[in-house]
Amino acid sequence: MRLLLCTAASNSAAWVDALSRAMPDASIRTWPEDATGMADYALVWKPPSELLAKLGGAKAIFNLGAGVDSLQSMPPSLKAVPLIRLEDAGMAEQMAEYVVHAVLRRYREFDAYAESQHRSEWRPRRRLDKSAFRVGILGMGLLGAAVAAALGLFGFPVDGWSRSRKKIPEVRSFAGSGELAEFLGRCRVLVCLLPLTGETRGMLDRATLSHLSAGSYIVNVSRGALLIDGDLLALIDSGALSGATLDVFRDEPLPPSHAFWHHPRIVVTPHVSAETRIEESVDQIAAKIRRIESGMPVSGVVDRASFY
Ligand code: NDP
Ligand code: OXD
Repeated sequence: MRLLLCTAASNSAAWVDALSRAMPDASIRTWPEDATGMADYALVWKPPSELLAKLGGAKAIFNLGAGVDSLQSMPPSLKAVPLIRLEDAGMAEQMAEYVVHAVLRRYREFDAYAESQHRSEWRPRRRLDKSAFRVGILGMGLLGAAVAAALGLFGFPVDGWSRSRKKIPEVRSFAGSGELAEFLGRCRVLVCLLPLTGETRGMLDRATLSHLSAGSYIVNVSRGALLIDGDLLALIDSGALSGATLDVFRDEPLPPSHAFWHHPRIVVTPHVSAETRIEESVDQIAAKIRRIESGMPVSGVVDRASFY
């Protein structure tokens, strides 16, 4: 069996190592060293269109991440080739850590205490009411559900919004555009874990964010292009929103001149909330390849209409 890997040069050797251990009988090639594009299975992260154009004969393409937005413009010749994304593979726990940290930082007002410390000022603040500190999660898939469960352990009230209604203990589920405004109106913190699709691109604009209650806080950990940067900045500067923690950006790396870098109410991290773990991902991919080879169905196949 022939596997073709296209990933960042910096970690290509680690992927090849892990794949050779998990699938000792496979012949593992890397792009662009092997530029033929001949593969039973391609394993890719942000592949060039030149490679995609050659993958029409593959049995499946595995995306080495959870989000498949960078593959939205796949050529029509790949319509019949299943595109399979990573499902959790060690990312849910990392995402829960990151979001819980951001919510606790805001709820326990660590930034305000840092400012007090800067002024050598001993000033305990009245604790915020947790029962009124509702966290709303946009996107209740694998990662959104894990984040909801982690926040629940700290006693935060949690709502979720998705396309279809969910049944998750202790989480009120809102579904579809008709319920978005009500969902937003209840949140104090809005966490974005939606995939970037034709429907979600730019949806976090002034109109949407204006449904949030005064002083709400934003955590974006999905994709930067969901957010209209200028609208967020204007809402924070006017006091309508209290700030944001942002891990993902429209242009990455975030350009040095971008206003987010130095804004006193914005925390910036460089797309690190949940990294792809090579060992877990290879185990998941190898297990799926074994199932496909035995004619069995696999999960994580991207729907080509909704593209997530
Ligand atoms: P899933 O596909 O499991 O979940 C996506 C969720 O979004 C589902 O609940 C889905 O609803 C909902 N959704 C999709 N489209 C819409 C829409 N138009 N309206 C309302 N809800 C919608 O994805 P994951 O949880 O695995 O990952 C989510 C995203 O997180 C990824 O796409 C990626 O962009 C991002 N990510 C970021 C990382 C980082 O390091 N910053 C790391 C990993 C992922 P339904 O269930 O009803 O279909
Ligand atoms: C992903 C990511 O989608 O790393 O997996 O952003």
